[in-house]
Amino acid sequence: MISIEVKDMTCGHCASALRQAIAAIDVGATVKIDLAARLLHIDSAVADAPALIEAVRAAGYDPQPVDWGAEDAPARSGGACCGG
Ligand SMILES: [Cu+2]
Repeated sequence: MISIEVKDMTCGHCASALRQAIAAIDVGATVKIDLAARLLHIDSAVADAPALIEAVRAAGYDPQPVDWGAEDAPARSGGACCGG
């Protein structure tokens, strides 16, 4: 299970866009989305964490790895579908 924080995932459209982005690299992945916490939880037998992060980024969002010890990740205002 890989968890990714996506701060600019703000609505159901963002969630479905990210779901599709993950499916594009692993159609068999299990994706759980916690919109309130802005978290993606992904189980994939094919894609590793960097590939998933890259897929989220390619979809136009700003992913932050969770539980990777990245405590001082840079804060950014994103340009996602809802403008933040
Ligand atoms: Cu949205």
